[in-house]
Amino acid sequence: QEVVRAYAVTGMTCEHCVRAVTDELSTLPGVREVRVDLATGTATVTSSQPLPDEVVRAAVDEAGYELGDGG
Ligand code: 9UX
Repeated sequence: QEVVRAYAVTGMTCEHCVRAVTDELSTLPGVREVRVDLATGTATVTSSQPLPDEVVRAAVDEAGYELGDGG
């Protein structure tokens, strides 16, 4: 199974922010790919199983940012 989901991430303003979010989300169980787009503030996560919203939220928070609406 492959689950692809896009999340709105607020607060990212440079490529180091992108790196921090990418690295943190990449540590979550089952995650295969993370793509973060700075211009749109979107993190697209491909995983082998659905990720609970609270888990994704906690990871983004840990990186120092916040999930926006829809996540
Ligand atoms: Mo760049 Mo992002 O210097 O919080 S790391 S602004």
